[in-house]
Amino acid sequence: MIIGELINSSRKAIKPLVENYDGEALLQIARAEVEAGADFIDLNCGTFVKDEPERLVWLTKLISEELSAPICLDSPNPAALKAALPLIQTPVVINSISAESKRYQEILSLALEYGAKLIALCLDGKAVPQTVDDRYAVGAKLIEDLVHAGVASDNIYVDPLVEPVSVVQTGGQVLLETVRRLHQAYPEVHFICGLSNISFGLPNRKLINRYFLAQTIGAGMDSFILDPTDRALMGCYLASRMLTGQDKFCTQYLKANRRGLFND
Ligand code: THG
Repeated sequence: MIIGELINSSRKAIKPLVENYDGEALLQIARAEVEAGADFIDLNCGTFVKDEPERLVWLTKLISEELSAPICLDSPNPAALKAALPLIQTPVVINSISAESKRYQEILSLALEYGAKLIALCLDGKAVPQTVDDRYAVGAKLIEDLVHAGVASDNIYVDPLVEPVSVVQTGGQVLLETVRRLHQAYPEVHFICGLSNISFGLPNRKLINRYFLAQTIGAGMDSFILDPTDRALMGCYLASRMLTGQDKFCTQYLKANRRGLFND
């Protein structure tokens, strides 16, 4: 599953568009993400501290009414999620829940009520667990708790959390090893990450993102939050899935090729 990351108010180009309710410009970006092959459109208004729920509701209405594209609500705020979810008629992703939060129960209830796909962050406190063992333990507990609560395995997307290698040099390695182990123990759930965090603070980020994507797919990652308009990145995604035996008869690769999603 590919979630298009572009509509995020932390991006310099997006913040003023949400601020000024510039629907046309935002629709154009969302449309480009869908045409580039995104399965869901991430909507994140996290920088609007005071009125995030209202902003997210406005964005959700805009994208679901004008585009009917599947939406990924990127907010840890139950009030924002609660207000936006009833507006969506298409499949929906809730991004995200974590083990730490007092909001766990509220977000879990919303996911069950709406049959939403749910991204579960490997987080049980303020800081990201730094060892593979600790991160694995948080992920495993989340999976077991969510399944026990009645969330379908196919709706669970575990996010082991990508840290920039410029900050934590072993960040890529810890992520790969955690996914490998969780995927082996829980092959029925999905694994997702916000890919571009890996390259934060480094030059030529696109190159780093592409190589990292290929490695994570080898480890068991099957879903990504990324920039789908990066054609080489989409090519990398489709080729990596095919090369690791996850594309029966190479159907997805060939279909994307015919749609011209990544050919030069
Ligand atoms: N996991 C989950 N959700 C997430 C993330 C994650 N949501 C947000 C984020 N991480 C993924 N989305 C983005 C969106 C845009 C950018 C990065 C990640 C981006 N950043 C550039 C930068 O940081 O320098 C450009 C900023 C700009 O254009 O101003 O483009 O990990 N579950």
